[in-house]
Amino acid sequence: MQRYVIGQATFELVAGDIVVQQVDAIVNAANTTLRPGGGVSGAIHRAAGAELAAACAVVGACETGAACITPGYRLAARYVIHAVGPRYTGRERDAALLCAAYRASLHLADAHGLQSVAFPSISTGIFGYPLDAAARLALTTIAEALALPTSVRLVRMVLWDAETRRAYEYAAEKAGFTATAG
Ligand code: AR6
Repeated sequence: MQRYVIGQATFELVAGDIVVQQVDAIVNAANTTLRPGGGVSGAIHRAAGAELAAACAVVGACETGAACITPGYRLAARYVIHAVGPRYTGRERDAALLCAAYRASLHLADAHGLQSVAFPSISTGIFGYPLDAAARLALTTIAEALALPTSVRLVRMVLWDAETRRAYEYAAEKAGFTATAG
């Protein structure tokens, strides 16, 4: 595990499964329909139970680059923030949409007074976003959001595989994040 200090918050890179994280909210890498999918979305919906899909159906839809929030039901986390990252196209707009999905998630967390949020690596699985570029954008967007006034004191990126973990650790080093012990 790598731990960094950003403003008044702690930022962590950890290996593991986002479904079991004991935080106020876990972020789901969703699609615009908010229907359960594969990847991290499938895992979150399986663990939360059918009520999560029902709550998503009530919300209805979410645009790419936006996020919405539901209860976490059977999860340890009180809320699920459903963030819709872009499907990678290679166009310039992809980056702005990926940053917007992280920003919208942290904005929602702050609006609900949440202190701890766990993210997966949005868009780098089924949506095909190149890992190094996505890691760099995720970290800079999170750092920018944590530099503003916010209720959020802990952001944890929960990284499922070794390649993803290495990409985020490298991006943190390149971004000049300050590592702390622990
Ligand atoms: N915990 C943490 N990370 C995970 C887990 C887990 N349990 N399972 C997978 N990952 P993806 P996307 C990682 O494909 O690219 C869905 O069908 C995975 O290894 O879940 O944003 C949605 O409904 C990868 O590093 O999300 C959408 O249609 C990262 O999570 C679409 O896929 C994201 O991979 C979204 O695609």
